[in-house]
Amino acid sequence: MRIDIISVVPDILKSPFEASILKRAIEKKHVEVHFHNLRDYSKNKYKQVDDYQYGGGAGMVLMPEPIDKCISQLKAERNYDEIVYLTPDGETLHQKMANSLSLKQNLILLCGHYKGIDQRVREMHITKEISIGDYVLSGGEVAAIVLSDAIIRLIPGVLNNETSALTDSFQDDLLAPPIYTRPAEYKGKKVPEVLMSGHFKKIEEWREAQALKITKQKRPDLIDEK
Ligand code: 6GU
Repeated sequence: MRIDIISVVPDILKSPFEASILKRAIEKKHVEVHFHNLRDYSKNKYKQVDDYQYGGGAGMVLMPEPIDKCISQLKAERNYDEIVYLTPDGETLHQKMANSLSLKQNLILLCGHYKGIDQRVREMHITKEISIGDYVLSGGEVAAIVLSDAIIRLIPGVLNNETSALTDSFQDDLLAPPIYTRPAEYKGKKVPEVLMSGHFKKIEEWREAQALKITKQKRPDLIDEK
């Protein structure tokens, strides 16, 4: 997979890809992540990328030209499966969306900033609009990191034990069951007996029952939706 991330502040995007699972995914060549600074596509001598909005109102708008130039240049180099605009008025990110995006070859992630981007460039290039929740961030950069992380960890081979993504919370619309590691007793609190029984089928049944119980308690909406 290849992900191209376009932003006015690409520097804040980089460090999450330089540690842990995302770093290893890049080293093992499961994914390439390229960063593009919108200012590099400004033809203005001050590298201007934003301007006042027509009709008045608070907040600056990202100008169409630098975005169009950057995306057009990328599109001329390869075919993109989706051109995603990260925006609070997009569709709220959920696990199924991450699952489906993890199967794509080439993605562009465009980070909004200030009030957002000019509507015309949105209509011209954007194929999918994603929000990461009902609250407002100062820019789409953090959302692009969240989306990239959710996608990249699902690419086959990225996680050591490939079944581990399948047992995540949300993969079957259930939250994950409780997990334990050594010691078997900690400050008087014991690990549930069944987990140490070695009885695989009973362990699975216990985990399913726990997942259902926890989901009913914490997120009944996930069950009601079905
Ligand atoms: Cl994608 N962008 C911004 N600016 N705020 C958000 C968001 C995105 N998703 C939730 N809040």
